[in-house]
Amino acid sequence: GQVFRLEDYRPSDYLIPRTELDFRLGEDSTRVVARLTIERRAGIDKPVQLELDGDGLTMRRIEIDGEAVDAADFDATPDRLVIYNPPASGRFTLLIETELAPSRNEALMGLYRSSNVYCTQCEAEGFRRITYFLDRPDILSVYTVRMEAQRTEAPLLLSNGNPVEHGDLEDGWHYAVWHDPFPKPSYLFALVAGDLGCIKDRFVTASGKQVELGIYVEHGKENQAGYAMDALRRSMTWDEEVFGCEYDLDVFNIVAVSDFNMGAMENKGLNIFNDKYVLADEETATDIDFANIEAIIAHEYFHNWTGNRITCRDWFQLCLKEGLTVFRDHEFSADQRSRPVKRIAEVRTLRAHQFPEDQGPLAHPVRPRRYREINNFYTPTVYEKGSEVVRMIRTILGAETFRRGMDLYLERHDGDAATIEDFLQVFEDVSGRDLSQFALWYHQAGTPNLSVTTRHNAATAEFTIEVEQSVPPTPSESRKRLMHIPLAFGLVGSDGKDMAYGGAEGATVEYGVIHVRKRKHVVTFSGVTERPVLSLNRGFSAPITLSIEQRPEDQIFLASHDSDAFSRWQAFNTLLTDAIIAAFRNFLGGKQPKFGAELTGLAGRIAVDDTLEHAFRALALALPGEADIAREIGKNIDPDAIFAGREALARSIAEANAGVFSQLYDELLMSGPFSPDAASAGRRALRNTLLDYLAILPDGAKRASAHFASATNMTDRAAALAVLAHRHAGSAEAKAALAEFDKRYRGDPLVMDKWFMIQATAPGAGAVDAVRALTEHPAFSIANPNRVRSLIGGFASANQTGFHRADGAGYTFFTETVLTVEKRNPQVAARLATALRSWRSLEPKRQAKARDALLAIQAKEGLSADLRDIIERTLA
Ligand code: DPP
Ligand code: ZN
Repeated sequence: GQVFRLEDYRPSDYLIPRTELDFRLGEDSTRVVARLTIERRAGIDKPVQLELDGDGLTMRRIEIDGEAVDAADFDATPDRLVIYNPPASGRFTLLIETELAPSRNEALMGLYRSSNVYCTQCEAEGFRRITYFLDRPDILSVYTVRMEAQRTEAPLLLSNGNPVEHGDLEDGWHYAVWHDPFPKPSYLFALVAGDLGCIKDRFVTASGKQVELGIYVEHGKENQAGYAMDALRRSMTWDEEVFGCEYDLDVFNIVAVSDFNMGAMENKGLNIFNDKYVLADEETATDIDFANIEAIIAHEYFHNWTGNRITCRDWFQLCLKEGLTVFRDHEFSADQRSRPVKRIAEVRTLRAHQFPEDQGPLAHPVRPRRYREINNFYTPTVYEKGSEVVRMIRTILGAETFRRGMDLYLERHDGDAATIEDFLQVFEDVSGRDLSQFALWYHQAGTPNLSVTTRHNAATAEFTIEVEQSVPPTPSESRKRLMHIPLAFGLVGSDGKDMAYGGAEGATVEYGVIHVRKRKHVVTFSGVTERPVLSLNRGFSAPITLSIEQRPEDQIFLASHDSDAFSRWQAFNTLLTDAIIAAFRNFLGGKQPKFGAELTGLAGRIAVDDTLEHAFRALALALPGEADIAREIGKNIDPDAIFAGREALARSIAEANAGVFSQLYDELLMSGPFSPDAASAGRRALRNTLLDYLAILPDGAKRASAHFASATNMTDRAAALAVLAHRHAGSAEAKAALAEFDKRYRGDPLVMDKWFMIQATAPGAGAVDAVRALTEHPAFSIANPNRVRSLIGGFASANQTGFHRADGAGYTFFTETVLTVEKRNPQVAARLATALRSWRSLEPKRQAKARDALLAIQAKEGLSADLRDIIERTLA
């Protein structure tokens, strides 16, 4: 396939200042008439041919300024329309009529049908599946959209912007017209037509503008949309207060659809959501679902400024809108919930998804320089690491200067299709700082490592930290440049408080941050009379790995006393990780592992420490995942030995704390009405974490079964089901609970996703056959992305022992399934296939089997560009 390169960017010869679209909607045949006002770009004085993008289009008519175009003057293929001799004036109206078949669109890009609703998805390049266009984000156009449909089939007709008019037509048809006054790129176009239920609300902006809010869902699900509406209102208020961003249209609509490739889409004034991120009540959604809904509603809403009002010049700049908007939604959730707990959760996600990407064959810079298929760059690196980079800018500049930079960005670039250089420039302008070295965070792939040693000299009262940076090589970047790494730190004294120091030499140290810029710094702090315990990378100030020799007693001290909650969690997590790795090595050497009483005792103390939030304690007690351990070990991975090591530690913690855990478990039971607020969710999280430990002990299945039976909400019910299915697989209790859950929720696909996922992630060799059998379950559908991600995605990315079964059966099943999914939906298939990205870290036998599986996919004829790109980069 073709490779697109950042350095090849050039502005388009033509602009499209106005776009009028007329849809006559039919499920097997939809007619689209596009009237495009086309202008040659200023400065281009000679006529040049006009080339528009298409993707699988059927053209029915073409006119320029009202006249049919001569067959010799254009060439239309499904994927391209060329007009050889556009009018010499350089300004004209181009009319194009295309015919689409929404009911046959299974790729879910462009115009398609989901549960009898017409909907669209245009990011990144779906608009070209609707009409020929300059389908690139720097072509900003003012859209007017007219839709016609049969009133019974589609009483609701929505598009971007504000409603203009609507009315009846003959034969039971009707129409509506929408106009969006804000010029926008084609990827933000959207249309929804169908028969949906809705809840409405109103919002008055800071300057007094009235906005009508609507959330549209399947009939009968209106009462599951209230939380999303509440989250939307809170997002609107927060963005005004924290970033000064006000909403700008008369209406803001959200539509939930059940077939959606992504989480949600920020189309101007008409967000379209995967229903998983809208619908929630206590009976069907877990606390994690509620938190995700809040975050994604906020994310898409925040795009209105960071993404829509200021968009991207080209797709290489994707992180300009995504990294920044993720940062904004993280801050929102931190303000709405608990800041330290949110931060820990973010870092866990970053490490679980972005680190393996950055450390494997799919590594790419936050701003990539080349791509073959842009759909494959909606990645944890662009989103999550992109957010971390924005966070570091704030750390370096301080919150106030950062806000001034954001104000300048929003003012200077409103209406622009901007670049990362534009973004960095505003922060240089407001701070007077040089961010050119810092900019490497956008340009250079790979997770930097800092290797750290310390020494204390009591005689001179000096404490010295030696820091050495390295960035491991990544594909096509073997030589790395030195980065600017802001490293937040504290010197913790024996009383648990941060020690004051006289001065620091060897690096710039300001506001509790060491600025690492050179290969090596020897930073000496004076006036440090007692040996401090070093707390480093507080709050995860930089997305790096640390190699630091720290005594276990220092880690235990930090886990108990660090004033930075994140570092406290980190210290305990490091202790747990080290213990599991030691156990893993024991198992490989044929020995039984042993765990120190300090560690298991500390687990008990954290559990009952009332100075800590429940949610924090739950996160601390959750053992590092098998994949996290594998990443720490790095190579020659045997997932079965990791599993055994992790289980041994879980058992040891459970046995050492049986009494404490059991008593606390009882105390945490809540009565009264359900509330999804963070404090209640934290309490449930801790209780369910304790259940997971207690289920290892005698009568564990009984206890989990009782928990399942007495649950009054989905959080507790799903947690108990997972404990039964994972710790007591095949037991009478597990079978009964699985059957009951299936019976009760068979008709609710989103709830059944949990049931699929829980079984897909049940550890052990049996998972392959279980998952294969579940593909035949009536609630499963290979055409629905949510079902596929739960069952197949859950198995491949969250079941280390099942997927990486030693005989390769997991890979064989996976390969077949990915190819089946690919026939309908290449985008979802390509995303699934990234589950194999860490194959080179496996032990040799599994590695060979994984490679065979990848080669088998690669050998297929007619592979989609999406899947081929992932497979070839993974194998390279
Ligand atoms: N732009 C969407 C989002 O991240 C994904 N396509 O919000
Ligand atoms: Zn986004």
